[in-house]
Amino acid sequence: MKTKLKQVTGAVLAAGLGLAVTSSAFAAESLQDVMKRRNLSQQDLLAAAKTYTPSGKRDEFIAFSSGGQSGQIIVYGVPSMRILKYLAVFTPEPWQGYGFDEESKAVLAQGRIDGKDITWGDTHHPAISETEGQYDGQFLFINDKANPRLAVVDLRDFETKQIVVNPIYKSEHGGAFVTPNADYVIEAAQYPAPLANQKFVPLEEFNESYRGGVTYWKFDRQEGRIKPEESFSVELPPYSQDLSDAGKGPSDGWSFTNSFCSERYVGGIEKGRPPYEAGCSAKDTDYMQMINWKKAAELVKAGKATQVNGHNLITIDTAVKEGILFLIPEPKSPHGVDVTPDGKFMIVSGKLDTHVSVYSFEKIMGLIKAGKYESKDPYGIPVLSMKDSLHTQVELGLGPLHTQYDSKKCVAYTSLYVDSQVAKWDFCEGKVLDKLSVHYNIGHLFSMEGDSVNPQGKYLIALNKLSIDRFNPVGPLHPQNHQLIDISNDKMQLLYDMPLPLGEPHYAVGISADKLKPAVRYKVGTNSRTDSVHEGKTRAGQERIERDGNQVKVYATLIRSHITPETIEVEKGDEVTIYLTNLERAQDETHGFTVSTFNTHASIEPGKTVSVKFTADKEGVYPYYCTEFCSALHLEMQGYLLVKPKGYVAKGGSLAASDYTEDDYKKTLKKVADTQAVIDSVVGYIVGVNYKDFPDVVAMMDDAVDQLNRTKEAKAKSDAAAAKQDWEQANLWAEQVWQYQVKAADLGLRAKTYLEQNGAKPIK
Ligand code: CUK
Ligand code: CUA
Repeated sequence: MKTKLKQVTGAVLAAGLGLAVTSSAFAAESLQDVMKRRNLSQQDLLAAAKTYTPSGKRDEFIAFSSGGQSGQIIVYGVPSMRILKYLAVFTPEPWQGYGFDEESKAVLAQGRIDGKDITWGDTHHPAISETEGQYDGQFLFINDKANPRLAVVDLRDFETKQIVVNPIYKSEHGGAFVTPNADYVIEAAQYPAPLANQKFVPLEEFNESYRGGVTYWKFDRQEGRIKPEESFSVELPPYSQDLSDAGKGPSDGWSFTNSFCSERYVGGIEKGRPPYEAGCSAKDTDYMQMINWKKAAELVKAGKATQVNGHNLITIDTAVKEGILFLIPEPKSPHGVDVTPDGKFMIVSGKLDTHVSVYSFEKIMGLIKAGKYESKDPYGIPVLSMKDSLHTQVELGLGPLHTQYDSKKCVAYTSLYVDSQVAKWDFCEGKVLDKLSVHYNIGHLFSMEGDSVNPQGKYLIALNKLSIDRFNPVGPLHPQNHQLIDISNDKMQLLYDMPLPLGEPHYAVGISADKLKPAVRYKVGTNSRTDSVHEGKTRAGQERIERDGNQVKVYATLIRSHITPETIEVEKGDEVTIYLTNLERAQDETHGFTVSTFNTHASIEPGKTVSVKFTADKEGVYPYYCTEFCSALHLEMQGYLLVKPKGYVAKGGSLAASDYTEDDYKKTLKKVADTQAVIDSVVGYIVGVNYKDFPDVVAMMDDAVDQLNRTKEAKAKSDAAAAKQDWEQANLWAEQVWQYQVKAADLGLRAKTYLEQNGAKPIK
């Protein structure tokens, strides 16, 4: 922000002052010098060259990482690993006003459970919306494992728009995974519990009355929202459901969900029973649960679902009768199930097995068509033969967890938690190709668009847990470690470690940056959380304060560098709503808003309207101000909320004056004339080139013209006061003229720089 002032004042003062040039007597360091000084190897330099992104350059891919216990999403660039944003999802986040303005509070309120606010989440698996199995960059979904919820983020503005609460689970894990056209977002349960809400059932009745399931949330792309009434679940036995994936290509229409603890063991270490971990891994196998979701959706339409907590549920009995649910044994305590890009195979990794198992969808369909079942589970669900369903099994190492895919055919990468390695292998041929040691306890890993039908290859990122020893110590709680790996060659190369200090990310997804086209401003008066016109939309000149009983509504606007109104007077006990509209059109001219001690904050990006609401329950004087350093006169972007005692009668008197003289007034006029010269020269440049071809510049020019138009009224007031020799008013209104000029000049200079950097051409 300081540079802006410098640009303007610098330009104003440039004439006649000349510039001092500093020279240096020091010799430049060579690359060899730096290598020696910092103890870097050739390999280090190579890695640096692959990840270093020069100032001003952008990343090829954008990663969206779960923020684990922070309840947020972390956005960073690849290969630079520069963090770009934290997206507030389940947790209040003041910078974005999330949970501090009324509109975002309404989003968080959608996530209330049993009437109570839940202001955190355990986010695990982000998923980008897909079109025909390819990332389309429009929406992002993420789950909350702790409190079974799912959120929708719109990638047009990177804001959370919706939170839905799973109506039948008490925890969930196998979400969010999208079907190939994002018709449904999959969310599987985790720890079994009775499906009916707030129903107590003793653990002794675990097998009979506890259940799990998979939920299919219907997504309406046009509205950008999930439709709970068109969503449904398929009931599953009390096996702990785990990760899921949607079929694609030949397997489109099906979904796959792992389970652990199909022993249905109930622990109780405090009662002398062996703990869950012993009882839940006793058997050699658990089950992969296969569901034909397309058929399930038809069954729901045909009225074959029952209602539980007002939600469509296809019972196990119905699912078995209709032939949409099957089980296949998988090596015990599996974790990830990842469908290959061609949709032909499902790759399952067992935490306690050194193999990955590659299941063949074709073989499975053959068994189902032939009605060849090995057995039935205790709930009557047909169990297919594991041996007959497998394409191959490959021994990779200890603790395989998750698998991602390369742009190269048949190439997969699997994380090995216990070995702390990444295995590169060929799932068609069933052979290991390469292994790379990573830092520590790798959980998920992700390659660019690596779970879509069209993986981009190039980079793989290992999400390591508990980054012991790796970074400068910051106390007993360590950051996590995301490691960037180059996968463009036969051998993997480790490039970079990035500490992530915001919860424990589980999964992340990386998308080609050019698929993301976020907006830089809103249409004036937009409620960004509902994508509609805000009731509090206020245009310049419409600012007002309305009172109805003790309800006070303030319709305010913000534009550099003032908030209108600048004084808000209310009485103790009034309910105050302040609607704030940012009238700027230039990008990045964000204002913030807070009122001292009322625990409220809003971030108001250009065009946005938000509201803050509070009860003025205490008398006093409370400054409000803009919280974003938006302009040279940002600190002056202020006002007072005056909370008066009930029935207060004003005593009269007038505001303090400064005794300006005619001399002051003349100095100000000179400043105004100098600045106008700068503006004229900048405008001369801009209109001399094809600026209309640059929408960002047009927006800046609109704002600049806005500012300049306001000088007329201020100048008229200044002139009128000068005619009456009221130098105080004459000078202050002339100062206001200069304020408008400075902002116009600032915008003009930004526009000029932009045009110069983006190859604007002179017009003939
Ligand atoms: S889970 Cu955390 S490492 Cu929730 Cu996908 Cu596997
Ligand atoms: Cu607006 Cu600071």
